[in-house]
Amino acid sequence: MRSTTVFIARPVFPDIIDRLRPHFDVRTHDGEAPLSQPELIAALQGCAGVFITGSEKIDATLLDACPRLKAVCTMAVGYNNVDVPACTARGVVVTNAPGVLTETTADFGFALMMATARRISESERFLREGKWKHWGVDMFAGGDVHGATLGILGMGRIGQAIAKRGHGGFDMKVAYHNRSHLAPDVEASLGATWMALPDLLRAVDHLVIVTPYTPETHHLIGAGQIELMKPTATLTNIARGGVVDDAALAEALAAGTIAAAGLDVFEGEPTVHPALLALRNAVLTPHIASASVPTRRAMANLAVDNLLAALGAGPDAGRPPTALNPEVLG
Ligand code: 8YV
Repeated sequence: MRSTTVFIARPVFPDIIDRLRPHFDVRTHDGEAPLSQPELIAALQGCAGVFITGSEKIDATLLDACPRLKAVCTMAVGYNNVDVPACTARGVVVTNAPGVLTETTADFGFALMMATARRISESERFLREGKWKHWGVDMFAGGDVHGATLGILGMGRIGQAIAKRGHGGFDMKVAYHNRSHLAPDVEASLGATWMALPDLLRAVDHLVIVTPYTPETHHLIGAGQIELMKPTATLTNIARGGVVDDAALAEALAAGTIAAAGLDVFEGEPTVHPALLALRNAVLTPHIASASVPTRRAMANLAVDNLLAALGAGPDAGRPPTALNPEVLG
Protein backbone atom coordinates (compact mmCIF):
# COMPACT_ATOMS: atom_id res chain seq x y z
CA MET A 1 0.00 0.00 0.00
CA ARG A 2 1.50 3.35 -1.09
CA SER A 3 1.50 6.07 1.58
CA THR A 4 0.81 9.09 -0.64
CA THR A 5 -2.64 9.49 -2.16
CA VAL A 6 -3.50 11.74 -5.10
CA PHE A 7 -6.87 12.56 -6.60
CA ILE A 8 -7.63 13.08 -10.29
CA ALA A 9 -10.65 15.37 -10.35
CA ARG A 10 -11.68 14.79 -13.99
CA PRO A 11 -11.44 11.84 -16.36
CA VAL A 12 -8.14 12.20 -18.27
CA PHE A 13 -6.15 10.00 -20.66
CA PRO A 14 -5.76 6.78 -18.60
CA ASP A 15 -2.26 6.01 -19.92
CA ILE A 16 -1.07 9.42 -18.67
CA ILE A 17 -2.63 8.90 -15.24
CA ASP A 18 -0.94 5.47 -15.13
CA ARG A 19 2.39 7.31 -14.86
CA LEU A 20 1.41 8.20 -11.30
CA ARG A 21 0.52 4.66 -10.17
CA PRO A 22 4.04 3.37 -9.43
CA HIS A 23 4.47 6.23 -6.95
CA PHE A 24 1.09 7.00 -5.44
CA ASP A 25 -2.21 5.56 -4.48
CA VAL A 26 -4.33 7.12 -7.27
CA ARG A 27 -8.03 7.87 -6.83
CA THR A 28 -10.05 9.17 -9.77
CA HIS A 29 -13.36 10.83 -10.45
CA ASP A 30 -14.65 9.10 -13.55
CA GLY A 31 -17.97 10.87 -14.07
CA GLU A 32 -18.33 13.35 -16.92
CA ALA A 33 -19.93 16.03 -14.76
CA PRO A 34 -17.52 17.85 -12.45
CA LEU A 35 -17.84 17.20 -8.71
CA SER A 36 -19.71 19.70 -6.59
CA GLN A 37 -17.59 21.59 -4.04
CA PRO A 38 -18.69 19.39 -1.09
CA GLU A 39 -18.02 16.27 -3.22
CA LEU A 40 -14.57 17.56 -4.14
CA ILE A 41 -13.76 18.27 -0.50
CA ALA A 42 -14.96 14.79 0.49
CA ALA A 43 -12.92 13.17 -2.28
CA LEU A 44 -9.77 15.03 -1.23
CA GLN A 45 -9.75 13.77 2.36
CA GLY A 46 -6.36 12.22 3.03
CA CYS A 47 -4.97 13.29 -0.37
CA ALA A 48 -1.58 14.99 -0.73
CA GLY A 49 -2.07 16.06 -4.33
CA VAL A 50 -4.82 16.86 -6.77
CA PHE A 51 -4.88 16.98 -10.57
CA ILE A 52 -7.45 19.51 -11.74
CA THR A 53 -8.57 21.31 -14.89
CA GLY A 54 -9.60 24.92 -15.37
CA SER A 55 -12.96 24.26 -13.69
CA GLU A 56 -12.39 22.96 -10.16
CA LYS A 57 -12.36 25.69 -7.53
CA ILE A 58 -9.52 25.54 -5.02
CA ASP A 59 -10.16 28.16 -2.36
CA ALA A 60 -9.35 28.78 1.30
CA THR A 61 -12.44 26.88 2.49
CA LEU A 62 -11.43 23.79 0.55
CA LEU A 63 -7.80 24.06 1.69
CA ASP A 64 -8.83 24.33 5.34
CA ALA A 65 -11.06 21.28 4.93
CA CYS A 66 -8.24 19.29 3.28
CA PRO A 67 -5.21 19.82 5.54
CA ARG A 68 -3.15 16.97 4.02
CA LEU A 69 -3.13 18.67 0.58
CA LYS A 70 0.39 19.67 -0.52
CA ALA A 71 0.09 20.06 -4.32
CA VAL A 72 -2.54 21.44 -6.69
CA CYS A 73 -1.68 20.75 -10.33
CA THR A 74 -3.89 22.10 -13.10
CA MET A 75 -3.63 21.07 -16.73
CA ALA A 76 -4.79 24.56 -17.72
CA VAL A 77 -2.60 27.60 -18.25
CA GLY A 78 -5.26 29.86 -16.69
CA TYR A 79 -5.53 29.49 -12.92
CA ASN A 80 -8.23 31.95 -11.91
CA ASN A 81 -10.02 28.98 -10.29
CA VAL A 82 -7.17 28.53 -7.79
CA ASP A 83 -6.54 30.93 -4.91
CA VAL A 84 -2.75 30.88 -5.19
CA PRO A 85 -2.07 33.20 -2.20
CA ALA A 86 -4.28 30.98 -0.01
CA CYS A 87 -2.31 27.94 -1.19
CA THR A 88 1.01 29.68 -0.57
CA ALA A 89 -0.07 30.69 2.94
CA ARG A 90 -0.72 27.00 3.70
CA GLY A 91 2.46 25.69 2.05
CA VAL A 92 0.57 24.13 -0.88
CA VAL A 93 2.42 24.26 -4.19
CA VAL A 94 0.37 25.23 -7.26
CA THR A 95 1.40 24.40 -10.82
CA ASN A 96 -0.18 25.26 -14.17
CA ALA A 97 0.49 24.23 -17.78
CA PRO A 98 1.99 27.11 -19.77
CA GLY A 99 3.68 26.77 -23.14
CA VAL A 100 2.37 23.41 -24.30
CA LEU A 101 -0.96 24.81 -25.52
CA THR A 102 0.24 28.09 -27.02
CA GLU A 103 0.22 27.25 -30.75
CA THR A 104 -2.95 25.14 -30.67
CA THR A 105 -4.83 27.83 -28.78
CA ALA A 106 -3.53 30.50 -31.16
CA ASP A 107 -4.69 28.39 -34.14
CA PHE A 108 -8.16 28.26 -32.66
CA GLY A 109 -8.25 31.94 -31.75
CA PHE A 110 -7.31 32.84 -35.29
CA ALA A 111 -9.83 30.38 -36.74
CA LEU A 112 -12.60 31.73 -34.51
CA MET A 113 -11.75 35.28 -35.52
CA MET A 114 -11.86 34.25 -39.20
CA ALA A 115 -15.14 32.35 -38.77
CA THR A 116 -16.60 35.43 -37.11
CA ALA A 117 -15.36 37.91 -39.72
CA ARG A 118 -16.37 35.70 -42.66
CA ARG A 119 -19.68 34.52 -41.15
CA ILE A 120 -18.89 30.82 -41.52
CA SER A 121 -21.22 29.42 -38.83
CA GLU A 122 -24.11 31.64 -39.83
CA SER A 123 -23.85 30.70 -43.49
CA GLU A 124 -23.51 27.00 -42.70
CA ARG A 125 -26.67 27.14 -40.57
CA PHE A 126 -28.47 28.83 -43.50
CA LEU A 127 -27.37 26.10 -45.89
CA ARG A 128 -28.25 23.22 -43.55
CA GLU A 129 -31.66 24.74 -42.88
CA GLY A 130 -32.40 24.49 -46.61
CA LYS A 131 -32.60 28.27 -47.04
CA TRP A 132 -30.12 28.50 -49.94
CA LYS A 133 -32.31 29.11 -52.97
CA HIS A 134 -30.24 31.62 -54.97
CA TRP A 135 -26.71 32.92 -54.99
CA GLY A 136 -26.54 36.64 -54.13
CA VAL A 137 -23.81 39.24 -54.47
CA ASP A 138 -24.01 40.31 -50.84
CA MET A 139 -24.87 36.89 -49.45
CA PHE A 140 -23.00 36.56 -46.12
CA ALA A 141 -20.54 39.26 -47.14
CA GLY A 142 -18.37 39.95 -44.10
CA GLY A 143 -15.17 41.81 -43.35
CA ASP A 144 -11.73 40.99 -44.67
CA VAL A 145 -9.12 39.49 -42.41
CA HIS A 146 -6.02 39.91 -44.59
CA GLY A 147 -4.65 43.43 -44.48
CA ALA A 148 -7.00 44.41 -41.63
CA THR A 149 -5.95 45.71 -38.20
CA LEU A 150 -5.71 42.93 -35.63
CA GLY A 151 -6.05 44.02 -32.00
CA ILE A 152 -4.68 41.79 -29.28
CA LEU A 153 -5.77 42.39 -25.71
CA GLY A 154 -3.21 40.53 -23.57
CA MET A 155 0.09 40.02 -25.34
CA GLY A 156 1.45 36.96 -23.53
CA ARG A 157 2.56 33.75 -25.24
CA ILE A 158 -0.80 33.08 -26.92
CA GLY A 159 -1.35 36.72 -27.88
CA GLN A 160 2.06 36.79 -29.54
CA ALA A 161 1.37 33.53 -31.38
CA ILE A 162 -1.85 35.02 -32.77
CA ALA A 163 -0.03 38.22 -33.73
CA LYS A 164 2.58 36.11 -35.56
CA ARG A 165 -0.16 34.47 -37.63
CA GLY A 166 -1.78 37.81 -38.46
CA HIS A 167 1.42 39.66 -39.28
CA GLY A 168 3.33 36.89 -41.02
CA GLY A 169 0.52 35.06 -42.78
CA PHE A 170 -2.23 37.59 -43.36
CA ASP A 171 -0.40 40.87 -43.79
CA MET A 172 -2.35 42.36 -40.88
CA LYS A 173 -1.39 45.47 -38.94
CA VAL A 174 -1.04 44.41 -35.30
CA ALA A 175 -1.96 46.63 -32.36
CA TYR A 176 -1.94 45.43 -28.78
CA HIS A 177 -2.71 46.42 -25.24
CA ASN A 178 -0.90 44.82 -22.33
CA ARG A 179 0.20 45.94 -18.89
CA SER A 180 3.82 45.85 -20.06
CA HIS A 181 5.31 46.67 -23.46
CA LEU A 182 7.06 43.97 -25.47
CA ALA A 183 10.78 44.35 -26.06
CA PRO A 184 11.38 46.51 -29.16
CA ASP A 185 12.83 43.59 -31.17
CA VAL A 186 9.78 41.41 -30.37
CA GLU A 187 7.44 44.26 -31.32
CA ALA A 188 9.33 44.66 -34.60
CA SER A 189 9.20 40.94 -35.40
CA LEU A 190 5.41 40.94 -34.90
CA GLY A 191 4.86 44.33 -36.56
CA ALA A 192 3.07 45.22 -33.32
CA THR A 193 2.30 48.62 -31.80
CA TRP A 194 1.29 49.12 -28.13
CA MET A 195 -1.83 51.24 -27.65
CA ALA A 196 -3.84 52.45 -24.67
CA LEU A 197 -7.04 50.39 -24.47
CA PRO A 198 -9.45 53.08 -25.77
CA ASP A 199 -7.15 53.78 -28.74
CA LEU A 200 -6.85 50.06 -29.46
CA LEU A 201 -10.62 49.64 -29.41
CA ARG A 202 -11.09 52.53 -31.85
CA ALA A 203 -8.37 51.29 -34.21
CA VAL A 204 -9.07 47.58 -34.62
CA ASP A 205 -11.00 45.64 -37.22
CA HIS A 206 -10.71 42.38 -35.29
CA LEU A 207 -10.12 42.30 -31.54
CA VAL A 208 -8.89 39.05 -29.97
CA ILE A 209 -8.99 38.85 -26.17
CA VAL A 210 -6.36 36.63 -24.54
CA THR A 211 -5.77 38.33 -21.19
CA PRO A 212 -5.76 36.38 -17.90
CA TYR A 213 -8.90 36.73 -15.77
CA THR A 214 -8.14 38.60 -12.54
CA PRO A 215 -10.12 41.06 -10.37
CA GLU A 216 -8.51 43.81 -12.52
CA THR A 217 -9.70 42.33 -15.82
CA HIS A 218 -13.26 41.52 -14.66
CA HIS A 219 -15.58 43.15 -17.24
CA LEU A 220 -12.63 44.97 -18.79
CA ILE A 221 -14.76 44.98 -21.94
CA GLY A 222 -18.27 46.27 -21.27
CA ALA A 223 -20.78 48.53 -23.01
CA GLY A 224 -18.57 51.63 -22.78
CA GLN A 225 -15.61 49.87 -24.39
CA ILE A 226 -17.62 48.15 -27.13
CA GLU A 227 -19.11 51.51 -28.09
CA LEU A 228 -15.63 52.73 -29.01
CA MET A 229 -15.25 49.99 -31.64
CA LYS A 230 -16.08 50.34 -35.34
CA PRO A 231 -19.52 49.07 -36.38
CA THR A 232 -17.72 46.72 -38.79
CA ALA A 233 -15.40 45.33 -36.09
CA THR A 234 -15.45 41.85 -34.58
CA LEU A 235 -14.59 40.73 -31.05
CA THR A 236 -13.20 37.27 -30.27
CA ASN A 237 -12.81 36.04 -26.69
CA ILE A 238 -10.66 32.99 -25.93
CA ALA A 239 -9.57 34.23 -22.48
CA ARG A 240 -12.21 33.83 -19.79
CA GLY A 241 -15.87 34.75 -19.84
CA GLY A 242 -15.63 37.29 -17.05
CA VAL A 243 -13.25 39.53 -19.01
CA VAL A 244 -16.22 40.51 -21.20
CA ASP A 245 -19.62 41.60 -19.91
CA ASP A 246 -21.66 39.06 -21.89
CA ALA A 247 -24.99 40.85 -21.36
CA ALA A 248 -23.54 44.13 -22.66
CA LEU A 249 -21.94 42.31 -25.58
CA ALA A 250 -25.23 40.65 -26.52
CA GLU A 251 -26.96 44.03 -26.49
CA ALA A 252 -24.22 45.56 -28.64
CA LEU A 253 -24.40 42.70 -31.15
CA ALA A 254 -28.18 43.00 -31.38
CA ALA A 255 -27.94 46.76 -31.86
CA GLY A 256 -25.20 46.52 -34.51
CA THR A 257 -22.70 48.47 -32.40
CA ILE A 258 -20.14 45.94 -33.67
CA ALA A 259 -20.55 43.43 -36.49
CA ALA A 260 -20.01 40.08 -34.79
CA ALA A 261 -18.40 38.17 -31.94
CA GLY A 262 -16.64 34.83 -31.64
CA LEU A 263 -16.78 33.40 -28.13
CA ASP A 264 -15.14 30.27 -26.78
CA VAL A 265 -15.58 31.27 -23.13
CA PHE A 266 -18.57 32.57 -21.20
CA GLU A 267 -19.46 34.07 -17.86
CA GLY A 268 -20.99 31.22 -15.85
CA GLU A 269 -20.13 28.56 -18.45
CA PRO A 270 -21.33 25.98 -19.32
CA THR A 271 -24.45 28.16 -19.06
CA VAL A 272 -24.48 30.67 -21.91
CA HIS A 273 -26.35 33.98 -21.75
CA PRO A 274 -29.64 33.33 -23.58
CA ALA A 275 -29.37 36.60 -25.49
CA LEU A 276 -26.11 35.39 -27.05
CA LEU A 277 -27.70 32.09 -28.08
CA ALA A 278 -30.39 33.98 -29.98
CA LEU A 279 -27.99 36.07 -32.08
CA ARG A 280 -27.12 35.25 -35.68
CA ASN A 281 -23.87 37.25 -35.47
CA ALA A 282 -22.30 35.35 -32.58
CA VAL A 283 -20.10 32.30 -33.21
CA LEU A 284 -20.21 30.23 -30.02
CA THR A 285 -17.96 27.29 -29.11
CA PRO A 286 -17.74 25.32 -25.83
CA HIS A 287 -14.30 26.32 -24.45
CA ILE A 288 -12.28 24.19 -26.86
CA ALA A 289 -9.43 26.49 -27.92
CA SER A 290 -6.75 24.09 -26.64
CA ALA A 291 -8.61 20.97 -27.76
CA SER A 292 -6.34 19.13 -30.13
CA VAL A 293 -5.50 15.59 -29.05
CA PRO A 294 -1.71 16.15 -28.96
CA THR A 295 -2.08 19.37 -26.99
CA ARG A 296 -4.58 18.03 -24.47
CA ARG A 297 -2.18 15.10 -23.95
CA ALA A 298 0.75 17.48 -23.51
CA MET A 299 -1.23 19.52 -20.96
CA ALA A 300 -2.14 16.38 -19.00
CA ASN A 301 1.45 15.09 -19.15
CA LEU A 302 2.79 18.39 -17.86
CA ALA A 303 0.31 18.34 -14.95
CA VAL A 304 1.44 14.78 -14.15
CA ASP A 305 5.13 15.81 -14.34
CA ASN A 306 4.31 18.58 -11.87
CA LEU A 307 2.34 16.34 -9.54
CA LEU A 308 5.11 13.74 -9.46
CA ALA A 309 7.78 16.36 -8.80
CA ALA A 310 5.76 18.32 -6.24
CA LEU A 311 5.30 15.17 -4.16
CA GLY A 312 8.94 14.12 -4.42
CA ALA A 313 8.78 11.53 -7.22
CA GLY A 314 10.08 11.26 -10.79
CA PRO A 315 13.08 12.88 -12.48
CA ASP A 316 12.24 16.42 -11.30
CA ALA A 317 11.57 15.37 -7.67
CA GLY A 318 11.19 18.46 -5.53
CA ARG A 319 11.32 20.82 -8.53
CA PRO A 320 7.96 20.91 -10.31
CA PRO A 321 8.70 22.32 -13.79
CA THR A 322 6.00 25.00 -13.85
CA ALA A 323 5.28 25.94 -10.24
CA LEU A 324 3.44 29.22 -9.70
CA ASN A 325 4.59 29.58 -6.08
CA PRO A 326 7.98 27.80 -5.97
CA GLU A 327 8.76 29.66 -2.75
CA VAL A 328 6.70 27.12 -0.78
CA LEU A 329 9.18 24.40 -1.82
CA GLY A 330 11.96 26.08 0.16
C1 8YV B 1 -8.50 24.37 -21.02
C2 8YV B 1 -7.89 26.84 -20.73
O1 8YV B 1 -9.26 23.75 -21.96
O2 8YV B 1 -5.64 26.33 -20.28
C3 8YV B 1 -6.59 27.08 -20.07
O3 8YV B 1 -6.49 28.06 -19.32
O4 8YV B 1 -8.76 27.61 -20.64
C4 8YV B 1 -8.08 25.66 -21.57
O5 8YV B 1 -6.95 25.38 -22.32
C5 8YV B 1 -9.14 24.09 -19.77
O6 8YV B 1 -9.23 25.06 -18.83
C6 8YV B 1 -8.43 22.84 -19.30
O7 8YV B 1 -8.72 22.51 -18.09
